[in-house]
Amino acid sequence: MVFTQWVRFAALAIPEDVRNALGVVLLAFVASAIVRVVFSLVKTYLYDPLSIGRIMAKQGIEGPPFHPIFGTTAELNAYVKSVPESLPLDEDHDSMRTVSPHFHMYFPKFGKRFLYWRGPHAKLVSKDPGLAKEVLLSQYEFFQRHPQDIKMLSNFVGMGLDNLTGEKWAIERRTLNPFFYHDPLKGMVEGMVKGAEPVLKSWEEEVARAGGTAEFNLEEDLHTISGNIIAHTAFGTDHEKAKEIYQTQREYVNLLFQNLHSGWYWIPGFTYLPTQTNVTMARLRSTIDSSLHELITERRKAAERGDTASYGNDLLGIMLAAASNSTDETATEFNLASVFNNAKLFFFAGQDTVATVLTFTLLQLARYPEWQDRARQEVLEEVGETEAYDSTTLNRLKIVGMIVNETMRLFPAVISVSKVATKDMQINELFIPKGLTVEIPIVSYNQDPEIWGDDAHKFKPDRFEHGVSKACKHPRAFLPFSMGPKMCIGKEFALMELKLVVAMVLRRFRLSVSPHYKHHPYSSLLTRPKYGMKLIFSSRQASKLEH
Ligand code: HEM
Ligand SMILES: *[C@@H]1O[C@H](CO)[C@@H](O)[C@H](O)[C@H]1NC(C)=O
Ligand SMILES: *[C@@H]1O[C@H](CO)[C@@H](O)[C@H](O)[C@H]1NC(C)=O
Ligand SMILES: *[C@@H]1O[C@H](CO)[C@@H](O)[C@H](O)[C@H]1NC(C)=O
Ligand SMILES: CC(=O)N[C@H]1CO[C@H](CO)[C@@H](O)[C@@H]1O
Repeated sequence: MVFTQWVRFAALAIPEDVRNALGVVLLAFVASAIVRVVFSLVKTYLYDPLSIGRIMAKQGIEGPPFHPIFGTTAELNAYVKSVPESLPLDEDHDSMRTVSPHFHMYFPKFGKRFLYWRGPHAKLVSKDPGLAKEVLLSQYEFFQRHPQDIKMLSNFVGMGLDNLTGEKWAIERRTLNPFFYHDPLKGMVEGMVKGAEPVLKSWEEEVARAGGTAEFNLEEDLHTISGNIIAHTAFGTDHEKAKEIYQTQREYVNLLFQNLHSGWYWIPGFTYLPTQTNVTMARLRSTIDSSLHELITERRKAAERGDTASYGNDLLGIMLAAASNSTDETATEFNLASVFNNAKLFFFAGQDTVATVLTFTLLQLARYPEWQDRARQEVLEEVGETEAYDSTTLNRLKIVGMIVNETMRLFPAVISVSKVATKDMQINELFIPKGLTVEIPIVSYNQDPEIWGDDAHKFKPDRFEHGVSKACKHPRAFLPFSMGPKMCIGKEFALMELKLVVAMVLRRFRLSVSPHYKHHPYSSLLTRPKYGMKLIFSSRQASKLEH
């Protein structure tokens, strides 16, 4: 009150012409701020997309027309609506039809490459795996994740490894790498079994209660398995607390999916409005952050008080040790914030991905009984009836590995990776302007007859019998984990986990497809069955008795 009186008083003390002049200055200031905002909106949403479109058109690259703000979203959504709910479960797997409508629609229409629009972002897609090699390998320093993607993901994924570039990324990757290979990985089988066992046990009980055969809607349970496995391997003794955190994170991801699917997401400023979803998301996010913070702080304090001998030999322990290493430069770069961000990232990167691949692998086993039998026989031979799993026996599960790879080929968890050019570049005959996103169409390579032969749409695990390089005509066309320095750090971890869980399932159950299953794979961030994964499990004990 007093303050505003003073202002009024001071204003009256200023001569009128000076006051007018001040008013004009103020007005000019506000006007220029508005002009700047409008200018930057016009640049982002109109000028930049149009000029990139022109540059690409000059090089003969066509695509669907650009619509301000929404890009190609409306056209794609209309197509998605036109696809029937339930697709036939026949021999041919043309999953692109529903998983990546943009590849399905635009490759036939525009040829081997095209330009389309996600909101205002121009995306170049090419069938040529040679371009992927340049973007992900040879020139990877100049291609980064789009800031918009980072912003969307950083809210819950944390901005660990995945958002970093240059030296900082290299330090984090060096620090984390050892955990994901060789000896540490061997030690994780036990934690993986512990993570999976409770859900398998609950299935067994359910099947027994139902008299030997029961139908399951598996998707949620498989997420629980992969989440528990991360909780046990990465957070060791703290796995119970870690489980609560990832359950909250899953709720958050589901809301995010809903948001992304409504075109509203792309309206500038929309994500800042306090809508109901937004408010819930903010609440979930703060729960995740505070629980994780508590978990990390307690672990750190216990070790520093001397209650425990070390920070622990799980991933969290290794990260904390690196963060408190005062003897080298790593500690200053790999600090507690890195621990926090990477812990969130692992939950996201390591849980949904594996669950998704498991979901479709079990579907394929249920659909192809002859492969199910071969895989089970291999498991029984290698693992035996004692169920003593270790990394050596898991490595010997070759047929299971082939089935997993063939499933990832037809239903890759990640349908594409996108990287934006950070400078103007010439790649072979193609000019790539700064700001253009190159989208590597993993799922399209995977189903291209030129790369895999005429049976590209068939489920044929034996194509992987002599390794990936013999399975396809292009040495770098099979990219479920991407490639190059930024490829998935968890690849070996994931392959081991997948083999283990498949083995555990096959030892106990026979699988078949439920008549209630509606086949409709689709993708929002990751590939998922749109109407759940309904399979029938029969106890192997019971079926032995029948025979
Ligand atoms: C079948 C399961 C999985 C699939 C299909 C998958 C796929 C991918 C893909 C495509 C990328 C992007 C690479 C790029 O940007 O070029 C990636 C990155 C990453 N993944 Fe995975 N992933 C899986 C499992 C896991 C697991 C189990 C973990 C960890 C426990 C993990 C941790 C990461 C991390 C940390 C990155 C970022 C690496 C970096 O930027 O240096 N992933 N993954
Ligand atoms: C990503 O990392 C950069 C550089 O470390 C940082 O400036 C930026 O704020 C981060 N982005 C997000 C969304 O956290
Ligand atoms: C700490 O830094 C030293 C020197 O760089 C290194 O040899 C050691 O492995 C580091 N320890 C951890 C736990 O990262
Ligand atoms: C499956 O694919 C991965 C590459 O993603 C490869 O490392 C592995 O050797 C493959 N396994 C088989 C049996 O083909
Ligand atoms: C994703 C998100 O939480 N966005 C916004 C939701 O609304 C609040 C204001 O109520 C913003 O601060 C958030 O950024």
